[in-house]
Amino acid sequence: TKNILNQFISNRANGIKSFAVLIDPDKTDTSTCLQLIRNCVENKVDFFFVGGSLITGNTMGQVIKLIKTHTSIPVVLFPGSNLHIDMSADAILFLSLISGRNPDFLIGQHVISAPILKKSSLEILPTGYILIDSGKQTTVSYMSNTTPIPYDKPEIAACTAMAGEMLGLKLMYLDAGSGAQRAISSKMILNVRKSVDVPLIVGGGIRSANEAHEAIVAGADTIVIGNGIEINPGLLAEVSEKIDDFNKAKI
Ligand code: 1GP
Repeated sequence: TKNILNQFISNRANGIKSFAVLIDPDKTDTSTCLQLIRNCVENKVDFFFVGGSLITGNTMGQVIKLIKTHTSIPVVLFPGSNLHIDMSADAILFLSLISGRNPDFLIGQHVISAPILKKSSLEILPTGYILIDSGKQTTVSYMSNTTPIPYDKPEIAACTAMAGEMLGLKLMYLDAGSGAQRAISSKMILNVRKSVDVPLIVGGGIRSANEAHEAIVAGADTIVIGNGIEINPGLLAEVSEKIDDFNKAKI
C-alpha cells in the first residue's frame, strides 16, 4: 500500500512530528545493525531512511532485509544515485537537489531511474533536497558537485523551498549532510517553514535531543539522525521522548 506520502502530509496537517533514523549500509555490520533496529523498534521510530551519497559495499539489500524481518517500520530509500535502488524497500525519496546547479542531480539521474521505478512497487516521494553548508565539506556536496547554501542565508533556503514547492515537489528535505559539523539553524528552519506548506524533513549534524527539539520547535516535521546514534545509541531514546512529549502536548 502506498501511503507514506499521506502519512507525512497528515502528520503535517495535525502538527504531529516524526522521527527518521538514517542507516548508512556501509557503516554497520549485521549485529550492530540488528541492535540499532531493535533500538528503533523499542523507541517507536517512524521511518528508516536507508542509503547515502556514496555506498562502497554491497549490503544495502541485506540491511533492508534485516529491517523487514524484524519490524514493520517503513523503509524509505535515501539514494545517492540511480544505483541505490532496492525493490524491497517501501518508498524512495525521489530527490531533486534543488540547492545545486548540477543538472545530473536535478533531473538526469531521475530520467535514468524513472522507467525502473515505474515498473516497481516503490512509492515515489517527490522531494526537494536542499543542502546547507555545515562548516566543512560533506560527502554529499563533494559527490554531487554542488555548492550548499551558506549556513547564514536563510532567505536563500526559503526561496529555494518556495520554488521547489511551486514546481510540485511534495516534501522538502533540509540537510546539512551526514556528519555535518553543525546542525541547521533554527532561524533557517523557521524561514523555510514560513515559506512553504509541504512537510519539512530536517537532518544533518543533529547530535543531541535538544538540537532535535529546537529543530522541531522551529518547524521541522521530521527529524533525521544517523551519525549521532552511532556515536551515542542512547540518543535514540532521548530524541524519541522529546518528540513524544511534543506530540502529546499538542493533543
Ligand atoms: C544526512 O540528514 C542525514 O543526510 C543525517 O545526518 O548522520 O549527521 O545525523 P547525520
